[in-house]
Amino acid sequence: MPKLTTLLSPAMFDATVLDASNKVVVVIDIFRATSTMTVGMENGAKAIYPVKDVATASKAGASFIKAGERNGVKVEGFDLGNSPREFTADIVRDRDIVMTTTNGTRAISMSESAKQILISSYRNIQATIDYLVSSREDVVLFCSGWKDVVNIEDTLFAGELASALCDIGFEIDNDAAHIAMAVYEKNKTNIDGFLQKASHVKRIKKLQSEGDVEACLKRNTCQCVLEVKDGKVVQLETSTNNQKPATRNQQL
Ligand code: 3SL
Repeated sequence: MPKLTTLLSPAMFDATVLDASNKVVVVIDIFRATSTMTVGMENGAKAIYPVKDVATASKAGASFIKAGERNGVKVEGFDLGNSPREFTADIVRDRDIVMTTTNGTRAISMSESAKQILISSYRNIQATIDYLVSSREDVVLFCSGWKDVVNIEDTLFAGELASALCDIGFEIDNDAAHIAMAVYEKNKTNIDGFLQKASHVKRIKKLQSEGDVEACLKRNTCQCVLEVKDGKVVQLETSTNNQKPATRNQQL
């Protein structure tokens, strides 16, 4: 049976994932990077290029939309920040986007040696689960956290994925996976309520971007599996990835 490992923050990466080359790493940053990327792909972006630092993103050519934040605040001079509500079809359709965020794109770049990297959020949770179940590879659920610190939202989400995979026989490989599942099992009937305690929800409220929380918690608006291939987030070619891009006026 495939093995399932969970990293509650990037600080666990080196010690836990000794060799990612035979593993599928699922990067999770519910508030907001992986949710925002999912919205961008839902709304017809051609590809999203996640990069670790602002300097690299700044060098992207004029054809790119430049998106990103540091400490939640849009990078000066960039076209977009990291709000899912900014990635509308009118703006992102058929465009390449270069994106850098405090934690999410860092976790993606740390995963570069993986056999495969997936991007997941509540918006494509079921498509991600279905794909992991059918591919039967060892899986690492990689919570981006906040500056190496564990957070509620990524842990809760990892717990839900872990629980679904455990149900069909994946072998739990570390304590962190049990911890995430326990957090999920305890709170699964009140996910939105429990998430109100998250420090990042408070941070987002301070940024007066409260609507982002709701956008990030929408479920299964996207039936696509998203992978990072050749340095860019694209829709994985599977028989289930048949979602049509949003129409021009469709927003979230
Ligand atoms: O750290 C990240 O990747 C971001 O998602 C953080 S924020 O929500 O934009 O503050």
